[in-house]
Amino acid sequence: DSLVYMGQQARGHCLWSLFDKIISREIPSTVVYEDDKVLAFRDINPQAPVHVLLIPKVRDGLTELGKAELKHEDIFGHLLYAAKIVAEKEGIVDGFRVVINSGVSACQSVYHLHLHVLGGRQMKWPPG
Ligand code: DGP
Repeated sequence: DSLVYMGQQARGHCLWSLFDKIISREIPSTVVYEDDKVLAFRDINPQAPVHVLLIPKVRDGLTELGKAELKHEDIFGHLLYAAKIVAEKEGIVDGFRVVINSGVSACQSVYHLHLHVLGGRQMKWPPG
């Protein structure tokens, strides 16, 4: 209901700055790739032997894919290509999955756009 929804929104807002703190190194993480536009680091709760999160360094209002604007299109191209670089570095380029959870019903928990790069095991389909 709407109260639950508001609670979830509020929780999302609390986590709004979490990945900013990872970018600023205020919160430590294991960085696997970085360039001027993106940062890739290991997920704290890995769902596969390789589970890396890839985020834009400048959030620019980009909390979730469902709220993307045309001005963000360049960063999406950059993020997707960086996902391939991460897969190469992690030795999973022959088989990996890229996931973006967008919104509450997709179980997005951190409202700073991020790609999940998953691999190192046989992935299943359909996802949960
Ligand atoms: P999502 O559910 O798509 O919003 O994914 C958020 C991911 O972020 C989730 O898989 C766990 C990860 N995560 C949350 N907090 C931290 C943290 O402090 N450090 C790291 N490395 N990952 C985190």
